[in-house]
Parts: sequence; structure tokens; C-alpha cells
Amino acid sequence: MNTLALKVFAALALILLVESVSEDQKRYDNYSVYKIRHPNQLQRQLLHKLTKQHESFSLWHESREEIHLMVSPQALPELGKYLNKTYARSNMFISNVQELIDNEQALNMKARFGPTVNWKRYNTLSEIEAWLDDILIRYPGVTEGFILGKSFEGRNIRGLKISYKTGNPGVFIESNIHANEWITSASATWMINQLLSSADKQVREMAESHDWYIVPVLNVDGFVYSHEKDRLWRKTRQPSAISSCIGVDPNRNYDSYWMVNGASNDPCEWTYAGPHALSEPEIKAMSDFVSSIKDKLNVMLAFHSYSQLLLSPFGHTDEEVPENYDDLMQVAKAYADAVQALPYGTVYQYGSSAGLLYPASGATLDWAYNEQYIRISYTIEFRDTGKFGFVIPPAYIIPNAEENLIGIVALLAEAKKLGYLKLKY
Ligand code: 0X9
Ligand code: ZN
Repeated sequence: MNTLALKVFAALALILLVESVSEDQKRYDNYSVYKIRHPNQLQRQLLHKLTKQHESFSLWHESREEIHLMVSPQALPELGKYLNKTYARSNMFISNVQELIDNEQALNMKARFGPTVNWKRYNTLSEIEAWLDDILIRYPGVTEGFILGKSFEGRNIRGLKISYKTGNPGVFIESNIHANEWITSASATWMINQLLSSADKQVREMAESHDWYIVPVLNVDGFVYSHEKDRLWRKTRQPSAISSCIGVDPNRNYDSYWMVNGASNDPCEWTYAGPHALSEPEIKAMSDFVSSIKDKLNVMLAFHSYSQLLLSPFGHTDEEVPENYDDLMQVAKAYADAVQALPYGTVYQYGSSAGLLYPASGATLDWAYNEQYIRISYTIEFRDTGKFGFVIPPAYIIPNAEENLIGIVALLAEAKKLGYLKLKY
């Protein structure tokens, strides 16, 4: 074959590959995302009513300052009516969600011919697992694989323990509990690599003086579904007995103030808490595993995206704060300052989950704090603040992971200073 024929053949093969992947995937053609700034009580209430139409509207983000709302093209006139009626201040920041998804997929296809995990594209679950196997072979003395349990669809939920010596304080990292937050597992795997191979003095020191338990993808079924069928899928994949809508928000399913606040009993909603606490096998598995080693755990970090926030307990109420709230804020400040001091200059806000973001109960950080006595417990909402949202291009993986690793160095140093990293019993 001559070179031209070869090029044509390669191009055709790529097109076929892209098409076979995108075949029967949910499409978001001309879905747009709007920012509504400083919504008042009435604007918020009416907006929540709108979002009951699940096919047309979905809430990407909600805080005191801003709401991000994805709208189908068919529902644009209705959004227009809402904006006129309520005088809400808004602007569109994504005009076509499908375009972002297509760009991401094209990049994934192009980079697929390189090494499997190089953080230049988003990896699938099987690629992440193959990479974990390789890590276990390359670092036999200090790594150990563990299995949390099985997902609803029967997949193993895998984790990696890194330990350089005995008697270290324990740090647990839970990542990709929300299926569509791909930057979380991409960053967690990058951090694993750094903990094992970085030559940076402060990273080495941190890596070797803690025991790490890292679960890069907790919601494995949802993650696979988000790769194969619907890029924006958030929940688990367990069907409901009372509705045709599938899945539970796993970050409302922990057994701590379950369904008390900011959680829905409607299986069609993004924040559906499930029929009962721990109804999701993934959360039951996590709960059993963490309970079994809670005496060794001093820190819990739950990776999410997006909004650039470091959130502390409580999430179930904004009417009280934990007894060590001042310490939690001091540790959070150390993290945010360290992140901002890097050349990227990324700004993270910090505060209690319910105060800074919104009340929501049954989430990992609260359960770890309230039920497992892990006194340093946070949710980290990674980049960005509303340019790409969940579909953040892979070029941001390394900057995001880099700054968060340095943030965690500072976070742990401050927690140590305050006496939180001593052996618990
Ligand atoms: O709502 C969530 O579960 C988290 N945000 S996300 O956009 N990644 O879904 C935030 C959880 C923080 N906890 C509370 N607000 N309670
Ligand atoms: Zn999340």
C-alpha cells in the first residue's frame, strides 16, 4: 500500500472507531448551560420547579452565589419565560454540550495509540485497572491491592494501599463516587503515580509518612455507563422498585442523617438518596471496609468536581458546626493558600458544606466524621468554576492533580501541627 492509501485507510479506521464508540450514546446536541447569578429565594424556588422536568433541565451546580442549569434546546423558550418573569441575572457559558463531549472523545481516540495511562486523555475503567495491575507489579514492597466489594452489576471495586512503614497515620481517598466527574479518577491515578515515583522532597516525605488507601473509581458501574452510554451519568446503576428511573446518588446513600436534608426521594432526580441508607452495594462495601480500618484512619478526602471548593462537615445542617470547626478551617486555609501560591494561582474557597454549598446529608465526608470518628474529613470539588464543568478537557488533568497534591501536602502538615495525625488509640 502506498502512503496516501495508508493514510486514507487509517482515517477511515479512526472514523469507524469513533462511530462504533458513539453508537447509541445519549446525545446532548445544542444543550446549553446557563449561569444564574445571585438567585433570590423566589428565583431559586421557581427554578427548582422547572428542574422537575428531568429530560429538559438539569442542575449542574448550585451554591449561594450561582446556579448552573443545563437546558435542552426544546426547553429554551420555557427558560426564556422563567428569566423574563423572575428578572434573574443569567448568561450562557456552554452553547453546545455535545461539542465538548465530541472534542473529548476525538482526543481520546487520537491519544489511544500512545501509552495507556499518560493523563493526556480520560481512561476507561479497564485501562485504569490494567494500570493498577502494573503498579502492583512495579512497586511490590510498598503497594497492596484491595477489593472493597462488588458493585450492583458485579464489578470489583478496587483500591490501592501504599505504605512505606508501619505506624503511619492513615489517609483514605475516595474518588469518582459521581460517575460523570472524570477528572477525579484521572487526578487520583496521577497522585498515586507521584506518591510512588516523585523525587520532590516534600511529596516523598508525605508519601512515606502516611498510609494511603486510595479508591480511584468507587462508582464503577456508573463510570462505565458514563463512558459507554451517557457522558453525564452521575448515579449508580441499580434499578428502582417504584420507578423506571435508574440509580441512586451514592453521595446521599451513606448512613448518616440519611434523607434528612438536601436529598430527594424521587428516583428520577440526581440527588435521589435511595430506598434506604446503604441500599447501594458500592456504599455498603465502602462503609464496611472503612469501618473495619477506622482506627487506622485520621483523614478522609472525597474527590468531586466541579467548583474549586474544600468543604468540611457538616453537610446535614448549617445550623451547627463540628466541635473542631476552627481547626478544620485552619487546615483548609493551609490547603487553599498552598494551591493558590503555585504558578497556576488557582483559587479554592473553603467552608462547611452546608454553609458554602448547600445542605445535603448522607455524603461521605459527614459519614466519616460523624460515624467513623475521622476528625479531618473533607470533600474537594476540583476544577473548574464553570467554563467546562463536568466535561473539562483532559489538558486540565495534570494541572488539577498537581495543585491538589501540593494542597494535600499542606493540609496534612497543618493537621499534623494540630495533633490530628497521631495514632488514634
Ligand atoms: O452534591 C454533592 O454530592 C457534592 N457536589 S457535586 O457537585 N460533586 O455533586 C457536594 C457534597 C458536599 N456535601 C454537602 N453539601 N453536604
Ligand atoms: Zn460529585
